[in-house]
Amino acid sequence: MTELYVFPPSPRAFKVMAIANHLGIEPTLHVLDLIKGEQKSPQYAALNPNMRMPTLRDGDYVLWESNAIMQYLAAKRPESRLLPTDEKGRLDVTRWQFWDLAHWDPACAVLIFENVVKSVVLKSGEPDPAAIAKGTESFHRVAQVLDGQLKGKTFVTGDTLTVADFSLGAPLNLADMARFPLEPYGEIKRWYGSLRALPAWQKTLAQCAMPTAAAA
Ligand SMILES: N[C@@H](CCC(=O)N[C@@H](CS)C(=O)NCC(=O)O)C(=O)O
Repeated sequence: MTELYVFPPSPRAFKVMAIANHLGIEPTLHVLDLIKGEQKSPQYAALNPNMRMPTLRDGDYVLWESNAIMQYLAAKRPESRLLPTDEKGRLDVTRWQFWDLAHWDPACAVLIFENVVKSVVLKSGEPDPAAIAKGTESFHRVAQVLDGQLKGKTFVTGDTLTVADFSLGAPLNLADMARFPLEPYGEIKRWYGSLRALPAWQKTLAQCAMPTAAAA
C-alpha cells in the first residue's frame, strides 16, 4: 500500500499528489495539519526526522523529500516517460529538480510566506517590505533562467512532460496570491497554462484547496 503524508495547501504536497494523480496511483492520504503542529508528533518524527512533509510510505519503505518521492512514483510507471530511462535524459530532469530545490523553490517560498502564509494561514501580520524586496529580486533572477530555458520547448526539458515540470510548476498555483512578478515571463505563463490544463493538475487543485481567510 502506498501512503502519502501531506499538508495539501503546500506546493510541496501538490507536486507529489499531482504526480500520483497523473500516473493513476491512488495513495492513501494522511493529512498533517502543519498549523496544529501534527508534523512534530513522535510517530511522524519517527518516519521523517525533519518533521516536515511530504513523506511517502510504501510497505516498509519510507521516503522523504518531495522531488525524490516524485521520481520514485514515476519509476513505477516507466511508460509514462515522466522520468526518462536513458541516463542523460534522466540527469537533465534531475538537474532541473535539483535547481528547483536550490533556487526556484526558495525564491518562490519567500513571496509565498510573506504574502500568503503570514496573512492567510498564520494570520501573524503584514508582509515585511524588506523580505518582499529581497524575495522579488530573487524571483526575477530565477524566473529569467526558467523563462529562457522554456523558449522553443513545450516543457522544461523538451517536448515531453516530466516530473521536473510538476516540481517547477507547483508554486505557480499560488502566483496571484503570492504576487509573483510574472509579467515579463511569457514563456513561464504559456507553459504553466499547459500544466494547469492537465486533468491531473485540475484534480489535484481541487484536492489541495488553499484555506481562505474565512476557512482558515
Ligand atoms: N525540501 C523539502 C521541504 C519540505 C518542507 O519544508 N515542508 C514544509 C511545508 S511546505 C513543512 O513541512 N514544514 C513544517 C514545519 O516547518 O514545521 C521537500 O521538498 O520535501
